[in-house]
Amino acid sequence: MKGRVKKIFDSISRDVDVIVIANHIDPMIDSSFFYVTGYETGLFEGSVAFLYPDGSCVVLVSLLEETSACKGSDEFIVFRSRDEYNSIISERLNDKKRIGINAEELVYKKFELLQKIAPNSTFVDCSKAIISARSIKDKNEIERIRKSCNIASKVADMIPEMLHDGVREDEVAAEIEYNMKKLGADGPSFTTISSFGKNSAEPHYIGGKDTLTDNVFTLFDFGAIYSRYVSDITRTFFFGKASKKDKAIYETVFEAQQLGFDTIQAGIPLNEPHIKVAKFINDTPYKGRFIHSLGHGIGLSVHEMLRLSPLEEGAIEPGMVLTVEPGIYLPGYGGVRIEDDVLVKKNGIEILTTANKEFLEI
Ligand SMILES: [Mn+2]
Repeated sequence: MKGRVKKIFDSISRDVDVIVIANHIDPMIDSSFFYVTGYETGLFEGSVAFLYPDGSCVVLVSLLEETSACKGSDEFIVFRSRDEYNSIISERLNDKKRIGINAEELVYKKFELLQKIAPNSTFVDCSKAIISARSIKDKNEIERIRKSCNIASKVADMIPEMLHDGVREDEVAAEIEYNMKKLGADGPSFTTISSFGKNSAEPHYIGGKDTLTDNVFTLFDFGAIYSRYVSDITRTFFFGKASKKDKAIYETVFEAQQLGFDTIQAGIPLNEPHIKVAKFINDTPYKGRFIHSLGHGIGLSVHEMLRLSPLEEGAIEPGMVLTVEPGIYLPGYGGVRIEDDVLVKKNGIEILTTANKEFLEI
């Protein structure tokens, strides 16, 4: 896709003659392959995209992917054997002095092959330019993310009905994923986190076999994938009657997220929202219990390289889609996280996930 390839070349500081995006076998497929080609269907194992400074993209695909490649707008070549695959790559690279690669996602074995095919070329890591191009979403990407966020939001609002005495964490996870698919998702964007009670204090707990009992937090972190683009949402509910402390924890996280929303705007440093939110939480009795970064970019991947973390450099820009997900975790007790996806606009933000998040006792 011309505009996207151009965007990558625009932010490369040194001359590069071609950028090679080379997929291995699933799941070691470079997610940027789908950014540059825009392909909506197909797996594209072993496929290679050659990107040129004029914005053009030529794709090398196996016969298996020919039908899927036909639906795209880029020129493609079909290889029918390993030898053909190697010789087409060789033809494309033999006169190229400087070859760009995406070091973030290129499998080492593929890199060795490229080096063997083009022994006299210099390889240049272009991953920074790719990350920066991908971090600013175009209209088409925003529409797909929006759809994915709508599906996740609808399902988040259905969760309270799924909770009853004795239900297992993985049963609720299954209900969440089933309902997302029913509403048009291609699948879950990552393994659904469904956690009850003390398990909710483990930020990346994966739904287990625990059954629901009275008076605990229940936390659900999940997302839909729609036409390759993802959403990522977390909701925490209280099952039973909450204590004053439980309500206070929830309110603190809720206010922390509002502060995050109020802070995020185009032009400010990427690390500022996290620093403000962490300070806010650290001024409460839950000091030190916010143990991850405030958010991250989403798009073709759930964790795009862009972070809302204290260490991130650069500025927030219009077109970025970021999660805002403060949390408080008390080991052995429980945790609360509230996560939404926001689109940064020229003026302000748009919250793309719209599910209810008022404190709810079920
Ligand atoms: Mn997230």
